[in-house]
Amino acid sequence: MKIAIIADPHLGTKWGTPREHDSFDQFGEAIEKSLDLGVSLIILLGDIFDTRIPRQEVWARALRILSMPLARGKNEVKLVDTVGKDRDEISPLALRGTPVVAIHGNHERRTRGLTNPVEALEAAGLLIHLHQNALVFETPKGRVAVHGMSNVPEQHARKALSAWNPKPIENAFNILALHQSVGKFVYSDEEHPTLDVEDLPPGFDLYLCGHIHYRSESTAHGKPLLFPGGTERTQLLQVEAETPKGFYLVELDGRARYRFVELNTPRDFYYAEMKFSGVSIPELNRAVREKIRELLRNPRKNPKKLPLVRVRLLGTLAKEASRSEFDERAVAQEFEGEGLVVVSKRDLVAPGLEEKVQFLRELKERRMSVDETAMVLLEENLREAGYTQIFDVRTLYGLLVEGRENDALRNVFDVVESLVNAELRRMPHDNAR
Ligand SMILES: [Mn+2]
Repeated sequence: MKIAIIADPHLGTKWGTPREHDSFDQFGEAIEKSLDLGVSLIILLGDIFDTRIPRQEVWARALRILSMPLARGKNEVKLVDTVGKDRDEISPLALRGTPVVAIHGNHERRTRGLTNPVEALEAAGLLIHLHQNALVFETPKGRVAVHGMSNVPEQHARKALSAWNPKPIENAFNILALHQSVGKFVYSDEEHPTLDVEDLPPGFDLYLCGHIHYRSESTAHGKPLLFPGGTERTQLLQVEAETPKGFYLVELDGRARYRFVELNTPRDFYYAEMKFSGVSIPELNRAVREKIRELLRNPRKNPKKLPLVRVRLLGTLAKEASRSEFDERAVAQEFEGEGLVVVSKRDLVAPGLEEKVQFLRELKERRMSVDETAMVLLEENLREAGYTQIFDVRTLYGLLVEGRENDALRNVFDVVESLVNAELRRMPHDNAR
C-alpha cells in the first residue's frame, strides 16, 4: 500500500513567461510517477493552483493532469467512513480510480460562501476536498484515515486547529494534513506562525504539511512530519537551488516507510549572491556578467530546458552612482539563449540611501501597523524638509484616517486664524515704525 504526498504545484504560475509550462510539466510528472510507482492514494497538500480564480487555459491543463488517477481505473482502497464530511459532497467518480484527497492552500482560499478551485475539482469528481474533516479508507494493509485542515490565515491557525481538535481513528493508520507555517518552518520571514510543532494534535502516525516550498523533514510527537516542498520553484531562494524538487512516497507495511522521489522535469537553478562596497556601474556590469557566465558553466541535470539563474546584489554603489543606471533587463536579454536570468538589485544601495533603507528596515522590525508606519514616515519626511511644526501632524493625520475631514479642516482653520490674528496684532506696531 503506497501513498504519494505532493505539495504546492502552483499550476498557472509564471503564465505568459518562458516558464509558463513548468508548473504543469512538474505536477504532471509527479502524478504520472506516483501512478507508475503503484500508489493507491494521492494526497495533495494545497496550492494546487497559483490563483483562486484560475484562467481557462490553466483549468484545461489542470483537469487533464488530474484525470490521470481516475483514468487508471484501478482502485485498491475503499472509502468506509467519513468524519465531519458530508458523503453527498463526494462524487462516486472520485472513488473509481486512484483516489486523490486534497486540502486547499492560501493561494486558493476564498471568502466563506464562495467556491474555491479545489472545491470545483471535487464537484467534478476529480478529488475529495478536506477542511477540518477526515476520510477513512479500507486498504489491503488495514485502515487508513486521512484528516485534513485546509489553509486558514496564519494568525488563526492555532485556534482553528484546536477548535477542530481532530482525534485519531482507532485501529487505523492516521495521517494529518495541513497547509500552514509551523514553528521554524515558515514560508517567509514576514510570516509569524501561531502554530508550533507541539501544537499539532498527538496520536497521529504521520504529519504532512504543504506551504513550505522546499523539502524538509522533522518530527512531531515522535512521528514523522514531512514537508515535500512545492513541485514548482516559486521563490527563487538559495534553499530552492540547493534542494531537489519532488514528492514523498509513503509505504505502509505494518509500519510506515517513506522516501523522497525526485522529479526530472524541473529546470536547473543556479543562485548566487554578490556583495559590493562602493562599486561603480561599469564595474558592476562587468562583475555581474562574469558571475552569470560562471554559473552557466555549472554541470546540467536537465539539458532540455534553459536553466534558471538568479544573482542577488548586495552592498553599496559608488558615491556618484545610482541604482537605476544598472540595467538588469539588458543583462537578462544578453543571456536569452543560454538561461532565464534574474538579477535582483533591490539590496544594492547608493551610500546616501543606505541610511534611509536602514530606517525603513527598523520600522519594519518594529512591526507597526500600516497607519503607524505611514505616520512615522510622514514625520521623518517633514523633519527632513525643515517643517516648523505649526500643525500637529499626528492629530491631523489621525482625523484624516478616521474620515473626519471636516474636523481636520477646522483644525487647520483654527491654526491659520490664530496665525492671522497674531500677525494683525503686530501690524499697527510695524506701521508705526
Ligand atoms: Mn504555496
